[in-house]
Order: sequence, then C-alpha cells, then structure tokens
Amino acid sequence: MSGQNTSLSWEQLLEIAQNNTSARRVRRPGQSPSTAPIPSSLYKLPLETSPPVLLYRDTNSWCPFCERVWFALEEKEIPFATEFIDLNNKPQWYIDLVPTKLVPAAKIEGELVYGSKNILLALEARFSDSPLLPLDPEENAIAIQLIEDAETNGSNEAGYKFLMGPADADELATLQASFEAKLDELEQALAKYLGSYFLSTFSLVDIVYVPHLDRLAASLPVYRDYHIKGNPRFPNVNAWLTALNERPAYARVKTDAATFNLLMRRVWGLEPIANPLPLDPVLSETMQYRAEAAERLSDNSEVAIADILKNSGAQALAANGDISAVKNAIEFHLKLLADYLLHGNKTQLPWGRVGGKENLDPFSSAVGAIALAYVRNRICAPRDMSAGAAIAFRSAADKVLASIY
Ligand SMILES: N[C@@H](CCC(=O)N[C@@H](CS)C(=O)NCC(=O)O)C(=O)O
Repeated sequence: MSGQNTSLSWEQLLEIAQNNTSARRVRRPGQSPSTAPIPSSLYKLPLETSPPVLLYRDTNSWCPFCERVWFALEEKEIPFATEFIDLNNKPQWYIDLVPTKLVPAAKIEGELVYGSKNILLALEARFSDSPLLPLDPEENAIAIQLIEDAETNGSNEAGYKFLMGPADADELATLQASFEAKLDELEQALAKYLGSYFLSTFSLVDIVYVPHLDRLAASLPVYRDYHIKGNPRFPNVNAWLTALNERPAYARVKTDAATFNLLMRRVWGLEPIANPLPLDPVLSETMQYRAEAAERLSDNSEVAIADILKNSGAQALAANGDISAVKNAIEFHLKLLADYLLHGNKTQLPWGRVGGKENLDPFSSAVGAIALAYVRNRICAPRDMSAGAAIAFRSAADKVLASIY
C-alpha cells in the first residue's frame, strides 16, 4: 500500500480495509447495537435454514455471563442467531419469557434454557461432537465440580468487592487479602493438570472462569493499583490468561481493558487512582486489527458522525446553528483516522505546529480533537468491533489526536 492522505472516499477506504481483513458485521439500521458480529460458523448452515441456537444477550455486550455462552458457541462452531436485550428497558415479552428476567437465555432447537451454566451444559448435551467437557469420567466429575464452584466459591464476588468496595484503607487491605486467598485457590486448581488450563485440555471450566477474571485483571490496576498480570504470586493464573488470550474464539468474544474500565467509571462511578493500562503495542500494530477498525469506521461512518454530533458536545461549536461545518470537520478527522489505521506513518497527519508556525484551521482542529477523543472512549468491544481492533482503534486515535496541536 502506498502513502495516502484523506482525499480518499469512504468507499475507497472501505475497499482497502476489506482487502486486509476478513472480519465483517451485519448492519442493523436504526437499532442498538447498530451492527452485530457474524458467528464464525454461520457458513456451515445450509441455505435458508435457521440456526439451531438463538442467544438472548445484552445490547452493549458487557455481560460476562453472555460472554461465556458466546465463547462456547464459537469454540464448538455452532451456528447461532442473536437477539439483543436492552437491560435498561427490557421488553415485556422477554420478562414474560424468562423467569429470572436476566441474560443470557437461549433457545436450543426451540427449547428455552436460561442461566449461563445451564445453557453451557445444555449445549454440551445437544452438540456432543465438539466436546468441551472431558470424556474421562473422573476428570468429567472434577470439571462439573469446578463449574459449580465458579458459581458458589465466591472468587468473583471477592474480586468485585475489592474493586468496588469502600475506599477505607483497612477495609481495602482485608478485601485484597480475601481476593488473594481466592486466587491462591485458583492457583492450586490450575496446578492439578499439566498444561495451562484447569483440566488436561481446554474446557468449559476455562470458559466459566475467564470473563470475570479477565475483567478484574484489567481494572484492578487502574482502580486499586493492584496487578494480577505479572504478579509472581500467581504464575498459573498468568499462564492460563495468556493461553486463553491466544485462542481465536476468545479473541472474537472478549472485551478490551479500556471498554471495561470506561464502563466502571461511566456506569459505576469508580474513580481511577492509577494511569490507564498502556494499549498493547503488538495488537495496535497488527494489520488485521487495524484494517478491522478501519473497516468498521468506513462501513459505519454515517452512524459514527451522527453519534459524535449528538453526544460529544461538538455541536456547541456550530456558528448560528449551522452544523454543516462541524459535520465536515468531524468527517475529515474520521477519514484521517481510517487512513492512518490503513497506512500508518505514510498518512499525512496535520502536525499542527511545524517550525513554530500554526498549520491548522483552529475551528476544524477543535472539532477534530473533540471527535477523536469522543470516539476513542466511546467505542466498545465486542459490541462495535473485536477487542484487538478496539485496541488498534484507540491507539490510532491517540496518534492522530497527538498530531493536532
Ligand atoms: N447467574 C446468571 C447471572 C446472569 C446476570 O446476572 N445477568 C445480568 C447481566 S451481567 C442481567 O441480566 N442483569 C439485568 C438485571 O439485573 O435486570 C447467569 O449465570 O446467567
């Protein structure tokens, strides 16, 4: 690819992006979320056949219990459809359908199952040719016990209490010690079999534990200045997290640290006490993820621009209520971002002040800075794109933002 600038149209940017990634989403015009991922195994379904599984999950794709089910569906390569449920405004039909009124729920060949553990076990029973439970009876019994324990042993609760509990130093020390004791138990459980997983192979046990622990590993450093990753007390937990993060199915379903940490701040009101974790430099430079991020932006640019106009505050810069100049400046900077994702340092960034001389239109720069800061924090993985693409997106937005002033 040669060096480019933003004279490219959205269609041209989209074409270049699509040549560099196979990741695609379905558009859902006027709905929330505005796009949805395509299950990687949908191609296996004969034409004009409905998928055997319908998953009801949360609109924002934050729910760790839904993540468990999605992870298993991807690992087992089961084609499925998704119905998104807005947890802030649950539809009456869902309240009537699901006794707990919670997500996830699923219809497996028309039969309703709810609660992540029940769904995972029902998928095992129905789709036994891609097993995620050991066939060996003794190991199978250990697996079932570990899955039960995940619901009852309090390790997740201890983690979230430490994350969200009171700020008093003594209480925090107690909450930290309780959580560390739970992690010690997981260390021991992980030591039982050779390899990095809980059992002799990857299994439902890993699927049940990882969504919560990955979220805690992402947010405890920021909100409690406490690190699971790299902590010498938990070598097995660290090797396990690394092994899981190498699985392609997990890369499709997981959230990224920034999505979760912004959620903690925005929705739960937690105050960060440490710096955000650095964005993974390898993922930020991976072409497949950069192209996926550019593909999302180019394919969905109208929705992105409308969202920025409505929610970022940039509209306040419109003179006499004429928003067309604001819209143009937003679009210019988003194209610059897509271009930079695709062409890296070959993209001509504006570099605001060169040789002491201002190089920018101050109005456009102000709007662009707002737009970039907004989309950087607004995108949400895996709702809008994969976690890897979200990391590449945020990293590129930082770079373009840094070029403005
Ligand atoms: N034990 C359930 C927990 C499910 C759950 O707590 N889901 C949350 C989302 S993370 C929910 O539906 N919240 C909506 C509500 O509380 O009304 C499971 O494993 O599926």
